[in-house]
Order: sequence, then structure tokens, then C-alpha cells
Amino acid sequence: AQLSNSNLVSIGNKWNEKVLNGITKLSKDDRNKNIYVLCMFPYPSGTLHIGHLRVYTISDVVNRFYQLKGYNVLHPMGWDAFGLPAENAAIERKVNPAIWTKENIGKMKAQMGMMASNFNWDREIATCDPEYYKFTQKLFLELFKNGYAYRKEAEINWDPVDQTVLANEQVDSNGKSWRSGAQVEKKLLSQWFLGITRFAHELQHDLDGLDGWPSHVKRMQKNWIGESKGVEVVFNLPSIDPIKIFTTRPETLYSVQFVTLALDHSIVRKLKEEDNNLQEFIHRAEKLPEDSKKGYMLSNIFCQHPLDPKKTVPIFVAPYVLGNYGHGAVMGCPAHDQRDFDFWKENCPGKPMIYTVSSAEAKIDTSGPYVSKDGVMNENAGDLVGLTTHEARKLVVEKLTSLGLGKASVQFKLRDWLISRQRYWGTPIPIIHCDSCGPVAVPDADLPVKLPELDVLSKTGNPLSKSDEFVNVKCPSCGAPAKRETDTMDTFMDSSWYFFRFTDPHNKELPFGYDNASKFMPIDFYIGGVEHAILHLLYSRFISKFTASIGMWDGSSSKGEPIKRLVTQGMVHGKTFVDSKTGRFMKPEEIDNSDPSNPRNRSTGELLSVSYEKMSKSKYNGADPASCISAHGIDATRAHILFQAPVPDVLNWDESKIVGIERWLERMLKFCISLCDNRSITILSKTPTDMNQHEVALHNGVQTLLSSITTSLEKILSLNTVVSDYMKLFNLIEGSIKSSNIREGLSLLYLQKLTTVLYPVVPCVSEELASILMKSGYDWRQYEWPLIEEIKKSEIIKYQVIINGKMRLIHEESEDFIQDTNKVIETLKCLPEGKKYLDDVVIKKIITKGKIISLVVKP
Ligand code: ANZ
Ligand code: ZN
Repeated sequence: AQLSNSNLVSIGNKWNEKVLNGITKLSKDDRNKNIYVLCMFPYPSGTLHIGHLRVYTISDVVNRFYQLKGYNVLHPMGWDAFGLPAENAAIERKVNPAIWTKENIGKMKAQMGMMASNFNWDREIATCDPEYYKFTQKLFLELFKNGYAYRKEAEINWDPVDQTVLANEQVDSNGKSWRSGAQVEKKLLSQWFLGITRFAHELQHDLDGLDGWPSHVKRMQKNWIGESKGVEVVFNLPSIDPIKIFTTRPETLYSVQFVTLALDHSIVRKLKEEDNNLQEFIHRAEKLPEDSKKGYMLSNIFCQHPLDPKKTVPIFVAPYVLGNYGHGAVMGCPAHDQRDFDFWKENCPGKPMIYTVSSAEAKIDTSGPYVSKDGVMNENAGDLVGLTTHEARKLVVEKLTSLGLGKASVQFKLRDWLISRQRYWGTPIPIIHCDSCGPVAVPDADLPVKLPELDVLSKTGNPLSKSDEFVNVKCPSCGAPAKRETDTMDTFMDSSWYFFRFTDPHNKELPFGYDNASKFMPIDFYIGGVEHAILHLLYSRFISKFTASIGMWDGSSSKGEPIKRLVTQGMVHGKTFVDSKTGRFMKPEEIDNSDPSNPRNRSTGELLSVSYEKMSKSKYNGADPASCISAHGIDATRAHILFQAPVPDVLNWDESKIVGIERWLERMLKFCISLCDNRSITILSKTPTDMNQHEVALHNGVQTLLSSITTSLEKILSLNTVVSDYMKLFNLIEGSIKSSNIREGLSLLYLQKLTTVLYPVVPCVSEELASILMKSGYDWRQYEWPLIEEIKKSEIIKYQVIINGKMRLIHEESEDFIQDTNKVIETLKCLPEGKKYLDDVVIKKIITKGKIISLVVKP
């Protein structure tokens, strides 16, 4: 346990309410100075952890900084409140998920009240509130009307633990569910999709204009969208539709030795009707891993090589070809592609491979494929012989194009977004299925389609489909008996537009009004975890581009992009104690911390090994923000969080290190009180024009630090250096009071500026300092960010004073000091050291040069 600091705690309590209210209210009029600072809204799990405190502190610092700069800051907070944890808790505890969620929101809101974050609570939203999801449904219907929402039978990812479908994005590279960790199964089901791929090009290329995004996040998005530029090639075959393939290597066309189709290719589907062996192969192959190189050669069917029609090419069916990429078919070039090479070895062992590309220097090595994209076309390459791969690529595309057997083509890895979930606690999809009309939109007047209150929720099956009352309705279009859609939406749909709702949270007619949204969007600062670098941000970009494209807001200047500047904060890691002998994680009560640098096992006395790791219950390394705040006060806690690590980095949480911050805050408070006890000081209202060189040095130091603090907040969001600059600034001011060469009124002026600039990070201490100063009659514009003043030129030089050829003393003065020799003599005569040599003598000569003042004197 840490010693608590009751003074800082009580200052925190004293100013809490005032500080929570911030200093400006959003006003409607001033259109130019609007700024939108947003942190990713939390899932209402019931407890805030230290990671939350870190994000909210960062966004609140930005919020308060812009308030001080006179901006209208939108800094809202809400709840990402749908999702499985509530439903699972409801099943376990037999409580309504709505009640569970509401209680959690209450608890977390109370905890947020301790964090000194000034949010626009009058704009609070919860995605599970019918007033909110009514508009999620309306947006879905906008997508539906514009052809972006459609139902399709698809092979989907089925999570057998959570009993629901998952989006591709929610399955990791090992085929496990992002939430339950279960091995995902494939199932064929009719599901709702959103046509995100129609924006694939924009989603890929508009990333380049997002200068305010971390490059690694842009890279992750690009990889996910996966644009690939290549060529579509047609392989004709007798009496069946031609086969189209996608290739990024058209220059390898003469090395093609086979064509392979995916298991669900339309030709395969047709042929398997009459081919039992094929049927059997497909059955076996569906269970094989995607990287399996097993194949099945179609008998008696060959296709024609597009540039050499006499040459016939065999056709295989194999699981390594993806059904949902390109055209679900590849041209196989075993000599130049690793996968094709492996496939050929497995299915046509011993048969030679046709190398058409080689390096200019070395001989062909037939033990593996030649995969380099740079090389020259060799003698096997027909009319391409002698060309570079680059030239060959161009020529092949030209030939194919003129024959009508190919054209340039762009493919994306991105798939349409599967939003159907067979769970209760989500936004109902507002569709009614009618036998004669098909899927019909629920009319506006009937929105929201509310979740029925069900008595029992179960883990198996879709709870909504078991409610007859919910399911059986009339078709809104023809009146015939019809069935309501029972799928709910992926919760990422709820969070893909919430930032728009914050701009107009009370709108009863629309998800958001055009003017309100256009006034604040795009978001100026969006702060959150890097774990959302793909899913949430991609979906949000899609919905923003869609809503801009149908004129719901003015996205013209941002290309419909929702986020100007993205700030991803690092994780908070907890101090973890491990018994080196057993490898066991130690509980706090098992640790002897009497010597904090050498923690020991309480029962064995053995030294423990210490590391910082992701916080988890099983490692006993969690930290509770509430206990830290109640021990040290909110200001010290905030400053400590910011000071310990740069925003994007991992923060190794060590509460004991907070003492440094506490001492600094205490020193400032004491200093301010002692200064204000001395009421005789008259404060300077502005920088005086007659500063001496000591004052100029102080002035320059202060302005440099103020400028650095401003830049750190405004441009680079380097909040750890803001705190260290605060400390330096305070040290300067504290030191200046001790100097007899500096007017106290000037030091006091700078203390006021420090008090103001402290406000974003330590608002309660800033208020306390201000109240001490004000009580003593020192009044100023407390909530106005100081203007940075010019640095005054005047370097201080150490002059060597030489008298009759001997170096007698060193004197510090400004550069221009030696210009007036009378003043030099006067000054030197006044110095105690100078008196010794210059009293009662006649000065015969004075020479000044550079840093040297040379005097010739006679008694
Ligand atoms: C012939 C070739 C020769 C290829 C060569 C590569 C190297 P990216 O960059 O990821 O787009 N391909 C095309 N469709 C496929 C599918 N549905 N399933 C599996 N593989 C597929 O990759 C494009 C390359 O992936 C294409 O270029 C194709 O193989 C393969 F020396 O065509 B290539
Ligand atoms: Zn109907």
C-alpha cells in the first residue's frame, strides 16, 4: 500500500465539481472555432480500468487545452452497450440484459466522475437505447434502399460456443473466434451483408490523404483491404463457359501448365452433378486445410491457351484456390510460383516444368520455382524471348486485350461485411419477409423495431426466433401474413456511426441533421486503442463515406472520411511478480514489499522476479484507478499516467513512482502560498520593456517552455514532455524568486501563466493555485492560454576583466555591454571584486575586444 497524500486528495475533492463542468459551454454561433475531441466509447462492463483512465485523461487534456484557446469543444461520452457479455451475464444470472447494462453504466459513470474528465454529458448516448437503435435501423434501411444491404446464402463462419455467425474480420489467422476463442466452423446460411466492397477503392486510396493517422494503422488497413493490380485472362474451353482467372504475373502466361478451379467454382458445381469421383473429392477436400496441395484432374476436359490456341491445358479442382478471391480460378505456373510448384510436385510428380523467366546471369535451377518478378524472358517464352519481364507484361496485356481474351483488373481482399447475428442483445434488423414481396423494409413510422422482453434467454439458438409475437407480423406492403427478420446486427454497426449521433443527439426525426454533423465532422482528435485499427475504423470509414454519398452530411472537404487525426494510445501493463522457482504468479498478499526494489516471497524470503505484463486476473497484476485516485488525488494520478510514457507506448504502471509527481505538485502549492504571503509584491501586468539581462534570460526560458508545451499539445500530442516542461517551467520561476536581479513582480507574472497552462493536465491544482493568487489580489485571465512572446536577443557573455595585464575577474553581462565604455567602467567599479582594483586609481586606457575587457590603471 502506498502512503496517501491527503492534501492533494482534498484539493481534488474541493475542485472536482467545478472541474467536471469545464470552462466553456458549446455555443451555437461561433462556427469557425469548433473542434471535436473524441475517445472511443467504452463497453459498459461495470468497471473502469486503468486503460480507460489513460484514454480519458489524454482526451480531456486535449479538450481543456482547446477550451483555454477559446474553442467550442465537442467532447462527448457514451456507451457501446449491445453485445454478448451482457447476454451471457443475463443467461447466467437470469437478469434482463437491459437492466444489467443500465446498472453497469451507472457504476462506470460514477467512476468517471472521479477522473476529472469534462464530458458533454448532455449528449450521452447508449447504443442499446431504443432512441438510439431506432436510427441504427434507419441507417440500415438507407443502406437497403440504396442497394448496399442484401441477403445472400453464404458459407459463413459459425462460432459454436457463442452460437452465432462471425464476420471474416472476427476470425483470427488460426481460424479462431476473436471473442470466444472457439475453432470456427463453416456453415451455409442465408445472411445479411453490407456492400462495403463498393467503396473498396476509396477506402484504399483515401488513406493516403490521412496525414493525421499513424502510418502503421494505415498500413494495417491497406493490407486488410488488399488491393491487387493485375490482369483478367480468359481460357476458352469447348462447350462450357470460358474460365476467367486473375493473375498479377501475365508475363508468365507461356509457362502455364494447368488451370485450377476452386471447389465451389460454377463449372465445378455443374460438373459434379455427373461426376461421382469429383463429388467424393470435394467432400474430402472440404475438410482439408486451405494450404493442402491435393488436387483432382477433370477428365477429358481441357482449355485453350489464350495466346497459343493449339496448346491444351489440363484443368484441376483444388482447395488451395480460394472461391471468393479473384474469379475463383488460377493459371498454374509451377516454374514461377511456389504454391503452383508444390501443387505440380504433388499431382504430376516427375513431369518437367516450363521455365520462361530466368535471371540474365545464372542458369535455371529446376529444384524450385524462379519467383522473382524481375528477369528476362528465355527461349521457352515464344514471341516474348529476350524481353524483360516488365516489357513482356505490357506486351501480353496488349495482345490479350486485342484478342478480347483479357484486360487489366483490380482485385481486393476485402469482402462484404456480414452483419447478421443470431443473438438477442443487438439492434434488430428492420426487415419483414413476405412470401410474395420478398424482404420488405419496416416503415419509418414503425421504427424502432424494439427488442421484445423475453423471460428466458438461452445460449442455444436465436432467442428472437422463438418469440411468435415478435416473428409473426403482416407484410407492410401487401398485408399478407409475413415473418419478421430475427437476426440482430453486429455491434460494430452500432459503433460505426455513433460519432455522428453525438453531433445531434436529441434529433427525433433523423440519425443526425446535416448542419450539426457538418459543423463538427470530421473528428479532429480520435483517441483509442490500436486494437480497433482495422474493424471499427474500417466500418466507420465505410458508413461515413456512404452517408456523405447520399448527402446526409458535407463530406466534400474530407472525401467522406470521418477522422482527421487518429491517436492510438499504448496499453497499460501491470507490475507482475513471479516466484522464479515455481514460475507461479504471486498475489499481493504473498509479497513482502518492505524493500520495494527487492520484493520477496513473504513465506520463503526468496527474491521475486518482476516484469510488466498485460493486466489480467490470473496474474494478479491489475491496478484499480479508483484506489490510486483516492490515495493520491486525481491530479497526481493524471500527471503520473501522462509522465510515465509517451502516448503511443506501453505504460508500465508503477504506483510507487507517483511520489515524484506528488512532490512537484506540493512544492508548487507551497511556493505559491509563501509568495502570496508577501503582499508587498506588485505584479507586472505584462512583460516590461526595460528588462535586465537576468530578466531577459528568464523571459526567454519561460517563452521557450510555453512554446514547447503549446506545440506538444497542439501538434505532436507529446504529453509526457508537457509534464516535464511544466516541471522545468516551475523550476525557472522558483529559481528566479531567489535572484536579487529579477523583479518579483515578473516571477509572479510567469507563475500566473504556469497556473493557466497547468490546467489541461492538473485542473484541480491549477484551480487551487489560481484561488491562492486571486485571494491575494492577483487577478488575471485565468482561462486564457498565454500568447507566446518573442524571444529577446541578448546573450550573456562571461567577460574576462584584465587589469594591467593580469586577469582579475570574470563578469557576466549582455552582448551589447561593451559598447559603452563609460558604462563598463561604472559597472565594474560597483562590483565588490572591481572595487578592490579600481578604487583610488586613474584609468589610463580601456580596450574591449570580444570577451575581453582590458584596463590600464595607475595609482
Ligand atoms: C499466375 C502466377 C504466376 C501467379 C506466378 C503468381 C505468380 P495477390 O497478389 O494476392 O492478388 N490467385 C489468383 N486468384 C486466386 C484464388 N482465387 N485463390 C488462390 N490464388 C489465386 O495474388 C495474385 C496471384 O494469386 C495470382 O497471380 C494468382 O497466381 C493467384 F509466377 O497467376 B498468379
Ligand atoms: Zn407482401
